[in-house]
Amino acid sequence: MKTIFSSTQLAHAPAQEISDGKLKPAVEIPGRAEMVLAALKDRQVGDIIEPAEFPVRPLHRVHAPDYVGFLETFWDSWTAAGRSKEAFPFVWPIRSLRQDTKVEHIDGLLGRYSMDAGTPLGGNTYQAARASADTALTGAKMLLDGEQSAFALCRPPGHHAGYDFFGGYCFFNNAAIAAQYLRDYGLHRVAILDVDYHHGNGTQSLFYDRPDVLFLSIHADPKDEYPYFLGYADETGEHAGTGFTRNWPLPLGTDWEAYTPALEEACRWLLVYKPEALIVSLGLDCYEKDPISGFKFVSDDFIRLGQRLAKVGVPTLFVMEGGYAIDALGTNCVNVLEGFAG
Ligand code: SP5
Ligand code: ZN
Repeated sequence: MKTIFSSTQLAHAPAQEISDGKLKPAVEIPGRAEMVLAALKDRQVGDIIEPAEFPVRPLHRVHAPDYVGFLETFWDSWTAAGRSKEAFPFVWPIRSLRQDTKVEHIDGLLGRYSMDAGTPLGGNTYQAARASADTALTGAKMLLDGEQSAFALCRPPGHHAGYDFFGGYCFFNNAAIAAQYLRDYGLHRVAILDVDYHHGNGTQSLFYDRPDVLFLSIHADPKDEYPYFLGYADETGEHAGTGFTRNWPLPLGTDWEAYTPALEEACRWLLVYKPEALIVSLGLDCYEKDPISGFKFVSDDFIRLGQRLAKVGVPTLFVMEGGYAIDALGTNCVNVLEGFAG
């Protein structure tokens, strides 16, 4: 299986993040991609190729143009305001505040276009996020050109980012952009299976009213875990998309054995839906030693995950999402890909 990756994706290198009431060292760091690259080379998974540079158009198919523009110009505005360190939002237009004001202040804009304070924005974030989206788009194009599988080594990740907001370490929704690209260039039915530990709220919200992109997600129960406000079992789509979203929220402490029934059900949905392509939002944060997560996968379970996904028998694009246990990240990621390749 070929991997797509650009070193431009390393340029987003946050120093700190806000979590548990503290400023802590950031966990979504360039070393994640470097660990995966090292494992891919070591285990000779296949060629590692550069993404093509796509125009902004496929991003605008998923994200609001003003949101993309905000990210593009953010650092200039931020530094013009006299700030020099990475940015965190701290105020949001929640219920009772005005939704109809066109804020111009950079602190207002940060709140307008974000969902949390845990996602630092730096001087190279836009370039890196664009490259990450290009990596996913290149993978999508490879499926259209007849590849049976590909691995988009996306970073920064994407599945928490929505139409006009960033959050959860995500800026552009790489998997959603790839899915929409597949739809725009000839496929009729695309499925996204999100196996990141966290619910893929951005992806779900982008396709919630559509039957042409099936969204399936297995994740930690949002009553106990980020993103708290989406990912419950009663969310099954709306309007024309009714029945085309499925969620399997699982308790903290879930191990492979407890995970399997949900995975089997998700695979049955794929069987019924018969997608022309499958996009796997591949988080590796179900791992037992993940520093911010609460599931109990061991490294071999990721082989089993890859093997099970291969049995679905559909052209598959793996799009990397989360996973923060740096030392094991390469092993766990390549385990999925090797399990899939057989
Ligand atoms: C792509 C992805 O996996 N994003 C995850 C975003 C999670 N952000 C919230 C982090 C909260 C960390 N809480 C840690 C509790 C353990 N001490
Ligand atoms: Zn995650």
